[in-house]
Amino acid sequence: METIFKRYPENPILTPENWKYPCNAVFNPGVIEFKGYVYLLCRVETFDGYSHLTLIKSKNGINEWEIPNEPTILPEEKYDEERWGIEDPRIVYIEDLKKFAITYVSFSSGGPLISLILTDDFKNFDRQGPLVPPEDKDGSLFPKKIKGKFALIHRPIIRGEGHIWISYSPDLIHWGKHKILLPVRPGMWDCHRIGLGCPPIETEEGWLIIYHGIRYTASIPIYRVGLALLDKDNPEKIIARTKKWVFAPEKDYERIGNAMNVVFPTGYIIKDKEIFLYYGCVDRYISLAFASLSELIDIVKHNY
Ligand code: BMA
Repeated sequence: METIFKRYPENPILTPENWKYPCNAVFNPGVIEFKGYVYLLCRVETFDGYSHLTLIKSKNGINEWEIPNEPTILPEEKYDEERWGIEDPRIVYIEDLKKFAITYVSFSSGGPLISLILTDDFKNFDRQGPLVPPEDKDGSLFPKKIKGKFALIHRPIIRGEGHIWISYSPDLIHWGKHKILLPVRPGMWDCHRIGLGCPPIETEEGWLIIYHGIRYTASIPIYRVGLALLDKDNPEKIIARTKKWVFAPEKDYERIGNAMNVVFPTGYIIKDKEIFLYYGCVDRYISLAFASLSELIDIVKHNY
């Protein structure tokens, strides 16, 4: 496994101990490059068990993070759907809007659902509210319209099953044409639930999808990572999908924490054709791993 994704030797790159205020966990960040910095919008869990989002930045995306003294986006009481906190953001720049779209999980007694924030400066955050009904997680918009419509990848839970779905909208308000995009695979490592990891990555060969797959074992679920490649113009056409996982919990910081055996990619940047993959570890830390983009495409195309 080490040959595909190479872990940064000083992982985890961010822990609760690095934070400027007390917290239990720092994990599952949305990632974007903006004005010469790598920004991570981190999920931070405080000791009441609720999460909020805090934006940090670094020039190289590896270390020397500038961490603020206070949270950036807190759940707001007037939004009922956020009463139990906000979690796991994914960020894309939407060319058509000239804005960044932050899709995140808002959590309440109504169940988790995906909400949208638009911003153009990461200072003013314009809440657009929930997109599709609960129970839903792991949502990201495509950075480009697909056949004239905004497209959302998400993971509703239906009859206990957790497949990856795609839905479309003309205006980011009305959603339809819902369809299973990638199903779980009975008997395999991703048999129980799967969910989008990073936002879809545009490549010459198609949209590269990095997703997490879950299998329940006798003791606990194990979260591993797989790849899929979707057609550029029609992402519902699956060009390929890895049979094997390409990344899995191996190190202690990926095996023991608030959860066990969880690697949970949520964002990436690309530098010199190399992917920097940011992933949550055991619902407690943030780590970084590197892979060659062309190698990932090659692996997925051969259904590794
Ligand atoms: C998922 C989400 C993530 C979490 C993961 C592993 O359902 O809630 O936030 O990292 O489970 O516990």
